[in-house]
Amino acid sequence: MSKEKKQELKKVMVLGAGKSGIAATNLLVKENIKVVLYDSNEEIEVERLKEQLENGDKVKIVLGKLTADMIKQCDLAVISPGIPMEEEFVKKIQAADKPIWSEIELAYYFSKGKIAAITGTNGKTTTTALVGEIMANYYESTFVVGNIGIPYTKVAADTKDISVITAEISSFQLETIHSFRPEVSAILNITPDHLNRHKTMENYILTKQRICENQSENQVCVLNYDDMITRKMAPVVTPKVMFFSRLHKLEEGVYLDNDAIMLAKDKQVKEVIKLADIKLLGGHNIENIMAAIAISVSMQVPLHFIKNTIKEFKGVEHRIEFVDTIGGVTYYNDSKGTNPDAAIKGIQAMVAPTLLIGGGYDKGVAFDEWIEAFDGKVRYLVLLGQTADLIAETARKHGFEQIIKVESLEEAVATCKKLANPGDAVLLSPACASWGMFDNYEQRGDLFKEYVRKLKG
Ligand code: UMA
Repeated sequence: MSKEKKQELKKVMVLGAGKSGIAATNLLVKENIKVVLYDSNEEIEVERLKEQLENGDKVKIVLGKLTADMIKQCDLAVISPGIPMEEEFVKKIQAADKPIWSEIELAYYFSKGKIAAITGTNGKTTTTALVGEIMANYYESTFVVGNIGIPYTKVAADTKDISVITAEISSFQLETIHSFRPEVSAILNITPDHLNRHKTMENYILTKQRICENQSENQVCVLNYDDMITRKMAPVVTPKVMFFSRLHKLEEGVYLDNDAIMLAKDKQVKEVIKLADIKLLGGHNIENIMAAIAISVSMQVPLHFIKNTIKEFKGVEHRIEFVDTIGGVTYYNDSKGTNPDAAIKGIQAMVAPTLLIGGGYDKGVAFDEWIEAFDGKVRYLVLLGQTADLIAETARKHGFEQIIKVESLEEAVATCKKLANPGDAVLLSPACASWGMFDNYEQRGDLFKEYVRKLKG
């Protein structure tokens, strides 16, 4: 289906009653389309769910089991990102030959304006937030949406032809796009993540690459030259490629040259910003900033708007976020370190001896490289969650023995307080998703900050 065939949607089934499902339902109701909102969790309180719907009485809510008859009555299913395609009810919908759209695809179908869409294993939230601010400082009507926490369907009806939408897009959301076509796409980097869902690294890479599958030759895909996986995509993708690189001087693209970030475009080289003018720390953030520059330039934003916004940008919550210094011990919240690669960036940013809190939901990835990145800096590893034993076993294999297992995040914070010396750092950087113990990484990070502040008494 394409944007031109709007009238075909009469009855739509929305799968998942979380943030995405609720926003998708509200959008469909606004568009006068009948909605069945389905969630496999039977314990959801219908009344509470209805309170979150803008026109709850118009929506048929189905919990638990989905019947063949219900599926037959719908033209289309809109799937929330957290639902794997191999779920029994999803297979039934596929077998009934009903199209399945990502929540992103639905939003795209109803929205207007131009999109800058950003994916990658790490850095996408920071890059999206920065690009969103750059767009807001230059364009009149702008939105920041997607995996960052604001469902795209929530704002789709408010977009206009002149709108600019900056979207953080996860691999889960890309699995079921069909005609989603951003003006500028970006794939920041790819390292192992979500392998329990995508099964193989190859599938994961191909899913990420889908972000540019509908782009034309006149549109742009921003890729990381330093990441061999994304570098190799350049010859196979349709849109024009704009590279960014921290390690190589590029003939075309955005790159680091000693103390400044440069832009080489149309045979001209211009300095964009000096490193000394940037507030964010760490090499990974330089990459995020370079990607944001490449995206913004490709979205036609003049360089001085880009530079001025970067100068003011302080980063995002839950990403190596300073919480407080209590009794000479500094606490950092890196709850967004939801995979080993992101957590490596977290520990690399520490300069003091560190008590590291890790562990959580098991996504089927290995922890060896994370442990190797400790680099003598970690005094204690405090572990919780489903992966605690596996991480402990991996750490011992690498000769690291200072391991403490705890049952809760609150206990982890209390344990660190007891063991830390003045001058130490305590870092929550779990290398795992929060699911199972918390609703999401934001809740985990917020609770961590709450427990830390309680230490003050
Ligand atoms: N559900 C079912 N059946 C299932 C699985 C789930 O019915 O088999 C239901 C659950 O009972 C629940 C609902 O689906 O009621 C939850 O849907 P969801 O998991 O898609 O969560 P949302 O609240 O819609 O949030 C999603 C993203 N979550 C995931 O991708 C897991 C959020 O990304 C995103 O911010 C939000 O949409 C808005 O776009 C979070 C995330 O962890 C931050 N993303 C991953 C990451 O960054 O690594 C990809």
